[in-house]
Amino acid sequence: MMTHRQRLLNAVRGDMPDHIPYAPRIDLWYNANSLNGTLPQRHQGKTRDQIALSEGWALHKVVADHLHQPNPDAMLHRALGVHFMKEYVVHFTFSDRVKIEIKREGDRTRIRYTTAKGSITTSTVYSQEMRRSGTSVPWIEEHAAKAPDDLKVLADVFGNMDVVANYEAFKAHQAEVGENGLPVTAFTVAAGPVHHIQKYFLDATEFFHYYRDHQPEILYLADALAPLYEKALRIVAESPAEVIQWGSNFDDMLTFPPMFAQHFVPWIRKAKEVLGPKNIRILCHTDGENLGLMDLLHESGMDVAEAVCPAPMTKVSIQEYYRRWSDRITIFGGLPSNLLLPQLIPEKDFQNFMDELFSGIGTGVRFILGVADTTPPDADFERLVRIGDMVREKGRLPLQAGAFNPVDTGSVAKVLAKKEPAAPAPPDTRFTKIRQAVLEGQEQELIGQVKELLQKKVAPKEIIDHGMVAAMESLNQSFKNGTVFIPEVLAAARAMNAAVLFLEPHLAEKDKRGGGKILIGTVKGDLHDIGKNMVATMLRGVGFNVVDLGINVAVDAFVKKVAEERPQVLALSALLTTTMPEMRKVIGALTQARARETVKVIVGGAPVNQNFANDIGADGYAKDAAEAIDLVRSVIG
Ligand code: B1M
Repeated sequence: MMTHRQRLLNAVRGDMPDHIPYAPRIDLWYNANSLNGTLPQRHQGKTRDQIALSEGWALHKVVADHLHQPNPDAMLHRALGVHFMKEYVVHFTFSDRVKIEIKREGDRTRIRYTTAKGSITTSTVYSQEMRRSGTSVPWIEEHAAKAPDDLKVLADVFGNMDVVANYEAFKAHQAEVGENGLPVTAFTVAAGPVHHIQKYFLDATEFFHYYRDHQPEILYLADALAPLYEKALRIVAESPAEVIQWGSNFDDMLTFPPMFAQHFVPWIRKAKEVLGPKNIRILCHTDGENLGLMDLLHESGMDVAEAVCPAPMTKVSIQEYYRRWSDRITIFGGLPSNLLLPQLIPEKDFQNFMDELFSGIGTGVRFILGVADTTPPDADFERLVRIGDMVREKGRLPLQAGAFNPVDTGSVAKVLAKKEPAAPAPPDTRFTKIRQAVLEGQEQELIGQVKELLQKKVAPKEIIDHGMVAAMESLNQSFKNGTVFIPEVLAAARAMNAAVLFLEPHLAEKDKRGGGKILIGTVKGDLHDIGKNMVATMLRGVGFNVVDLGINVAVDAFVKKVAEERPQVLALSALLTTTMPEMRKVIGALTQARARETVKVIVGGAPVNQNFANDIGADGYAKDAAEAIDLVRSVIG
């Protein structure tokens, strides 16, 4: 019988293990439940690893154990993507030429980095509330780049840095894990310099504007990071590691295909080229929507895709993943975290999912069963245990099932060659240039065109509806079809936003923004804001007056703001199943404050659906930003 380590290594290398390896990730669940005293009775007082081993599971050793690091400052420079983890075989070193000033204020750490080129500041937060929800990583509250010039300072900070080997600590970590798991190392968790910039230096939404408007500065900074990434690869190549994480949070909207093809794939290939001959495998944490990235990843040389989150949480079924990937890529994941929540997935569906999973993964080679992204704090732990039992009963390899069909090659070239389709012919040629300016996100050009039409006495409302909104709608359609990507949509909405502001004094009273005020925010405990920002920008773009309350907004704050701002609509966003219940609380609190009748409450976010919206008494649900516009229009009539 193989050990956990042998089984995992076989799966990673494409050899046949004796059994499907099962390595559920339980850090978030464990951190929250041990701190809140709610671990299952039989596991009280145990460590996370003791629990996994006593259940017979392999240890999930992909992500560093942020809470147990010998270096108390291991996460101090998180906002730069510089971590001093015992699990990382490469560490950064700062030079004396960079002055570092650190200020700790309660849960907040502020840092100023000064070089000959200037200063940048960052702020990270790690609060008790975050600990209780299981989070182990500080949140970047203030990103290093707040203006294009900051990118030059960052280039100087990194231009003055070096990387060194950290083999000894990693060897000790390997020895500690022993035969119970397969330790994965990392350097950063980005797939190369541009991804590093996206993940750490800029606010998640702001990145897309920079990517479009400040490419030269982005690429200049990427060039400063590149030698460190190159050297890191050479250090990894000589290290005792067997697998390295190279990229995380892949998602076809965020790490959209053209950027992925142009800036990620070459670095994945480079990693493969340097590490492959040393028998070191590369792994990515791909917990988002992968449909648009599947072929690119297949061709990139990536060995393992970890945290693979299939339908029903995303668009791709586990069968499809296996069919399209398993000739080259080991799939590590397959259990969407919602599967562990009986309130969302009833017992019958849970059983069906598991039956289909076992029959949909071919021979079972190149497959490691795990939870994507991680086990939620409120998971039904017994479901995890039962899955372990199923693996023991049915998971002997080779499984007796279907085979895969290799996918087309040439995807990178196809994505890079893909052109935006021409906009459909406008119904009214007076607005052709307006539409074009919106589609291209050209703010100044758009305002210039608006001025011309105003001089020709075209009604402002007509300019908005037949020019700008019509263009935005066609752009949304292209976004849905995957021919236009997030930076273009955000730039178009931003340009529209500016043009609508410009037009406001010319609009009839009834058509002004004041005619529709929307309050929007991400609920308490939830730090996801990319989708919420898109919704806010698009609503602004079509002329609504949007007040954005940001993220992690408490129930009381929503109620207070509704009283102050008197919006027609309150839009709530939640990305976590654990924070969805906050939406019900907001509606309850509004009712108690006798404010429910004054405002329509609409909800959205990946785990939310129409049933949930009905159940909590919301006035509507929108699946995406385009639907949110229609929904707002329909609820305020
Ligand atoms: Co998070 N994360 N994350 N994450 N993350 C998800 C949501 C997850 C589904 C990943 C997975 O399991 N596969 C999972 C939740 C699972 C669950 O709850 N069952 C998850 C997890 C577990 C976590 C952490 C707990 C991870 C950890 O610590 N191990 C942690 C929690 C932090 C916290 O909030 N307390 C965490 C952290 C993060 C990052 C910080 C790394 C980053 C967020 C960065 C940021 O937002 N500034 C992140 C990301 C990027 C994701 C994924 C990969 C992508 C989310 C995203 O931005 N999508 C996500 C995977 C996924 O969703 N499949 C995942 C693009 C965006 C445009 O789409 O947000 O859906 P979306 O918005 C859409 C619609 O939903 C809708 O319109 C938008 C535009 O079309 N919409 C609305 C959104 N809000 C609306 C409001 C409306 C209407 C429509 O009002 C009416």
